[in-house]
Amino acid sequence: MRSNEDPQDDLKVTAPKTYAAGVPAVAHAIEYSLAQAGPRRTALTLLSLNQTKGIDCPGCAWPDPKHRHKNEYCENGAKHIADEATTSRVTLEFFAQHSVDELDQMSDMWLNHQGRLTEPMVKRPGATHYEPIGWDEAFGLIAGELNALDSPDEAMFYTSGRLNNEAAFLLQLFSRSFGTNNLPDCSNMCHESSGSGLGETLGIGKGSVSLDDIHESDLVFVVGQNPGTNHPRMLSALEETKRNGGKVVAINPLPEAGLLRFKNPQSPRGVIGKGTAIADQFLKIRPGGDLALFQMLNRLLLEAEDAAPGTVLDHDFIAAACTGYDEFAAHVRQVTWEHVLEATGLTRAEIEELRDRVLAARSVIVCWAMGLTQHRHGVPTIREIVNFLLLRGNLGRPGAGVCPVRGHSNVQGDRTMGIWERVPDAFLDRLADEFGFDPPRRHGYDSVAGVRAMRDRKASVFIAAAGNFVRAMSDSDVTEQALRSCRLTVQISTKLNRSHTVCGDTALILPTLGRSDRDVQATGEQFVTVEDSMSEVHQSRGRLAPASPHLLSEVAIIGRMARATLGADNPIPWEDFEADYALIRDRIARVIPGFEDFNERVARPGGFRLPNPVNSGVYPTPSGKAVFTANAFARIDVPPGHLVLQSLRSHDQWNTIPYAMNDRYRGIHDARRIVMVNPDDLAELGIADRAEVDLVSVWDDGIERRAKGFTAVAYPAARGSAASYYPETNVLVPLDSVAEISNTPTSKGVVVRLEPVAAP
Ligand SMILES: Nc1nc2c(c(=O)[nH]1)N[C@H]1C(S)=C(S)[C@@H](COP(=O)(O)OP(=O)(O)OC[C@H]3O[C@@H](n4cnc5c(=O)[nH]c(N)nc54)[C@H](O)[C@@H]3O)O[C@H]1N2
Ligand SMILES: Nc1nc2c(c(=O)[nH]1)N[C@H]1C(S)=C(S)[C@@H](COP(=O)(O)OP(=O)(O)OC[C@H]3O[C@@H](n4cnc5c(=O)[nH]c(N)nc54)[C@H](O)[C@@H]3O)O[C@H]1N2
Ligand code: SF4
Ligand SMILES: [Mo]
Repeated sequence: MRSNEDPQDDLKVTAPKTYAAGVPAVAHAIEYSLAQAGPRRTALTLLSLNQTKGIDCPGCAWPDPKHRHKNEYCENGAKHIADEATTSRVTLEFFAQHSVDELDQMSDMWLNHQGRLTEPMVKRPGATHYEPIGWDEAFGLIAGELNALDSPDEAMFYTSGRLNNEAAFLLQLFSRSFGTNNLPDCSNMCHESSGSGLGETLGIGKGSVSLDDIHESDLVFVVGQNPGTNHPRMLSALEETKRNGGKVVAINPLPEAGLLRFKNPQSPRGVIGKGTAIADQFLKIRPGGDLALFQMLNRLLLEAEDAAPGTVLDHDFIAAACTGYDEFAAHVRQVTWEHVLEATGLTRAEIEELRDRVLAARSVIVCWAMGLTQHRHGVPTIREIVNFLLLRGNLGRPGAGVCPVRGHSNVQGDRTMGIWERVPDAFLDRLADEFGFDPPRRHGYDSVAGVRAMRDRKASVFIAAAGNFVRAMSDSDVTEQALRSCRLTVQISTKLNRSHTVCGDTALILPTLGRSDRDVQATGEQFVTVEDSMSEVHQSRGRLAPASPHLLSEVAIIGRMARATLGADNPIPWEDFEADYALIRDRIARVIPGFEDFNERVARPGGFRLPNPVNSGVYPTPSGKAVFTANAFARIDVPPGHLVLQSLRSHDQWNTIPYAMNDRYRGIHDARRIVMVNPDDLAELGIADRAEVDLVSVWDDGIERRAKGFTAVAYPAARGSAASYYPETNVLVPLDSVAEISNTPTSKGVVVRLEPVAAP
């Protein structure tokens, strides 16, 4: 265990829950909110959360229903907003009292619990402490460092998906005006494989379905996703699917509570009744087995068509809208039962039952998240899911389509705004026309390439708009070294985190308004906009008095940084943008297709939905058609005596930030350094339940990566799998262990051995 982690002497394990939400969820939400924010702020935030004129939940990207309940939030949404609305403050005295080294010894949870950041701070080269700095001096310092670089490509601008559209648009405009496409973002570690797989096959890297489609679908797959914790209101949508007679299939190595049963705390049945069974079929798959499963499913559909020609496949759709069918079909017919059963750990009967469900369904949706994207073969898995949907024409019609369920509340919007190191030339052309400059065309660094560049001294200024890059990225030791080797690191943040203690020679903390804070500029009160997982764009308007009078909005910080760096004669009207965000939206409307009349349409209650060409039968691929692909069979090779570790979220955390030491639905209490393993695997490995073990990852660079001091917990997980929490296990993921094509760290596919720690 590292010195900066919370002690866990009191691990308690109870039986995993068999349902999600219900009354305990409401009680936990209110309890956490009251403790953090007090009654007044709790009332103000919770009552306006996800209402049409209120605050967009800063939690996940699940969309809001059309008919909103007056409590339109979930337990975890309430926790995320309370975490921001907290009344605790990190003051100047706090920074005078604690050196950077001392803060680095504190846990991630402790740092977060100190409260909201209140004033801009600087750590100067060689200094032991952060000290106050004026805003103008801070922007001057950044400008000096940026303009002293030999090349603009020695700087990079990271974004996390909390950033709103207006700030994101300005950040990419600044970066490109300065001269670089180095725009790594959290998407690189998250749904990049979805973007890659969908972009190649359908021409657009986004989901195609709406909430109504989920409600109306005959069959919804939930693959590699834990909605009970990470997208809780998705369970209300699935409940509606079930009410309408649809079925749900869950595919997961863990029997996640939310996939089993849901007690909707907003309905009387959910409060006093048994709730709704969610998964009609649960496939407890081996990690990384999904590509094999969908390939076999596709083979079985082809065979069903052979047996009853003209009844299974949508021949008209395939002929008119698709290419690559013959090669795909020839390839997938070669997939063998032997390989598939081994890769998936499932039985033939289970897979045949799944086929029959598919054959009985007129409309199918596949939803997925990190359980697919963070594997080495994440991109081919998503392409194979597209094959699966294309076969029966399950795209662009009601109740059917692709649904990558996004993480951060505006991660999809940030991409739409041009936060992308490889943005298409057409976007850059429009930017050039609108703003009269020549954006760089060289692709920039993504998150993995960015760490390599800092490590190799090819980049020395790291500026982050939101997030906690040092804890989010893989190979923690390498990433920490990379950041420490920078001349300057800048964090635009709401709360204290590890990226403030692991920093460059000079480090700046620029505190900013959060979603819940009222944002008043020269022309009056502003709102910002976000895009959810289903391409709905809407307003978010903060309600609370800002956490400190010294805070600037993200738009203001980015605009002032740009003006200081690019000089007062830069023609982009950064000051006007800061005074009136509607002017930014006017520019977005002219640069980004789908945002025509942005200001007018986003003023309507609920906003508007961006068009997805796939839903009008248009595929913006080079051929203009949807593309069937032949994907090489792949699985994770596991040497004897080893397991495949996935690093995931507990119920009480937001990404890199643990809120508490519990994972209620999985029955883990008061501990985070645990590893969940099937009891039969533990027996085979000769490790007792509750034994202390180190996790050691295996990679071909010969470096031993070790996470010390974990407790093994016998858990009904798929054979051959192990599960631990992130970010503690990021030390185990080698920087070079990435998904093919998307370059996403393989957070869910780390081959490890468990080394028992001898009792002292
Ligand atoms: N409360 C809360 N909500 C969140 C977040 C949070 O930290 N806390 N984070 C947000 C973000 S940024 C994101 S990206 C999303 C993440 O949402 P999820 O993807 O649900 O997040 P994880 O906790 O990583 O869970 C991964 C799930 O995939 C399963 N899985 C792992 N490997 C495999 C596999 O090989 N095959 C299959 N079929 N399943 C597998 C795991 O058992 C687990 O259920 O959540 C968002 N919402
Ligand atoms: N091993 C492993 N690693 C992973 C993952 C995994 O499953 N396993 N998941 C990956 C995924 S899916 C993601 S998305 C990344 C997440 O990576 P990030 O998005 O970088 O991390 P977060 O933990 O969400 O960042 C939290 C910090 O954001 C800041 N913040 C919060 N709200 C605001 C705001 O409104 N404005 C500003 N400016 N700052 C704000 C606060 O200071 C807070 O401390 O991690 C990735 N890393
Ligand atoms: S489901 Fe996601 S967006 Fe909705 S209230 Fe919960 S955390 Fe917030
Ligand atoms: Mo994410």
